[in-house]
Amino acid sequence: MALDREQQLEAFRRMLRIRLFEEALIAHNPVGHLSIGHEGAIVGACMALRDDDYVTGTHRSHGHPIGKGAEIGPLMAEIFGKRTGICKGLGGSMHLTDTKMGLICESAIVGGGFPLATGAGLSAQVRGTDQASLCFFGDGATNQGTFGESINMAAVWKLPVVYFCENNGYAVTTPVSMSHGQPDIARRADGFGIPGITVDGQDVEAVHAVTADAVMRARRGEGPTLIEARTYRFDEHSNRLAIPIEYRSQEEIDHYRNERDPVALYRAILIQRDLLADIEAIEAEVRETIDAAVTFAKESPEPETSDLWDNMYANPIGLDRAMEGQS
Ligand SMILES: Cc1ncc(C[n+]2csc(CCOP(=O)(O)OP(=O)(O)O)c2C)c(N)n1
Repeated sequence: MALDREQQLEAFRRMLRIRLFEEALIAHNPVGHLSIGHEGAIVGACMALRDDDYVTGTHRSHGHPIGKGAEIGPLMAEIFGKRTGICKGLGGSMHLTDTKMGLICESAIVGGGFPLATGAGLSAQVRGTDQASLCFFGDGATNQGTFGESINMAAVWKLPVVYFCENNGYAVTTPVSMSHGQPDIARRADGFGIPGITVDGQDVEAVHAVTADAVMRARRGEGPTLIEARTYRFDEHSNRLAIPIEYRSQEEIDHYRNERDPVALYRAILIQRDLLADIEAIEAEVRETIDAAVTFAKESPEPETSDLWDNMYANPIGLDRAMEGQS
């Protein structure tokens, strides 16, 4: 199922939003794990989903809500720790949630999204809807126990889940080749009797095509698919983190930045399709959106101390009383 003209432009808009959102974060210096370089994989996957489909994400967390179509201002405010943030400033970069857009959560726990996405798939199946659930995770997460436990259950019960690996080649500094008995991650699907597909994560349309097939398979009740999108993280493991060892070469980084940049590659393709005027309009619009989001975030108030107990399931220790007079 190919993207039509409007969807192609929307895909470009979302990829550019991720890129400029994170460049703004770099400029303003908060801590966080950046998705720059992963935009083709994230947006290609999200463009295959409906608003009511579920997504779980990871510590590399800003691209998923933007790819799924969440509002930009409250996302920026959340990362700035402000009360107008998408989680009222209490979640921060690694815990973005937007249930209106089906975004169950980002998880700071590597491998933490597998059971949650699987549970969301089970919920859709039990309720008899045709919703799908898509689980983003990194290559490092495939060595967590939750990977095998969740995929096996989804395979046995034919749950409508798409397990989507953003394989950027490294878990912090450890290359896939040094940490995986089977470094061809898509082949792990064989062990669960489900399809395993490898795709070029820098090619947004290729990612969309394979994810759309997997989502349709999920909606038809045929069970889960494992997709491995080969991508690359352009920046360090997280913003402002200095790693004192050379675990990847400058030549490799330059190759991806200069020749495998998913945003630049897709821009060139859309220009070949005669869409330059639309592209330029989107670029101006996205710049404005991001500038407005930064202003909104900066001018928003900090959370109050009293917000701490507003969002608890229970408060058995009387925390509000214990903290009285401390704000
Ligand atoms: C259970 C758990 N173990 C360790 C960590 C520390 N940690 C944070 S990110 C990360 C690497 C994850 O690598 P990968 O899954 O490939 O994702 P990437 O960072 O490459 O996007 C580790 C080990 C953690 N957050 N959770």
